[in-house]
Amino acid sequence: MSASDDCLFCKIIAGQIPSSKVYEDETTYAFKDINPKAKVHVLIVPKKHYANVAELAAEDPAELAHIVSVAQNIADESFHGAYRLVFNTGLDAGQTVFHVHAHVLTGEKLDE
Ligand code: DGP
Repeated sequence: MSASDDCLFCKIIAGQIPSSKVYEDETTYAFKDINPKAKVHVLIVPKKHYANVAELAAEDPAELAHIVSVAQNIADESFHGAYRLVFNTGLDAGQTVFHVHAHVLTGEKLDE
């Protein structure tokens, strides 16, 4: 079974489940979080399936750096380049979808 058979975000990337697209290129997809925790709350994912950020960093560090630059661009357009970037990693840290995703929180002043 390939990752996309049972992975929610693989299905979103493939267009099998609708999402509100913010950005897309050859390797990367960004879409609005269904349950926003800030005025602008975007999820950025690599199109290739990795379970978490540690796996992505080990196997494709250039894609991880690219995700950071996509986050920066979203924040530049939304809130003068200020943003919070979160990778929940592991069940006990609140990761619920095991396809690595960066949460970009921006668009307003964030609580400390
Ligand atoms: P995490 O808890 O770090 O694994 O974050 C998963 C996020 O994914 C959570 O903030 C809600 C979001 N999410 C879950 N299902 C969907 C969906 O079907 N569509 C969208 N746009 N976001 C989703």
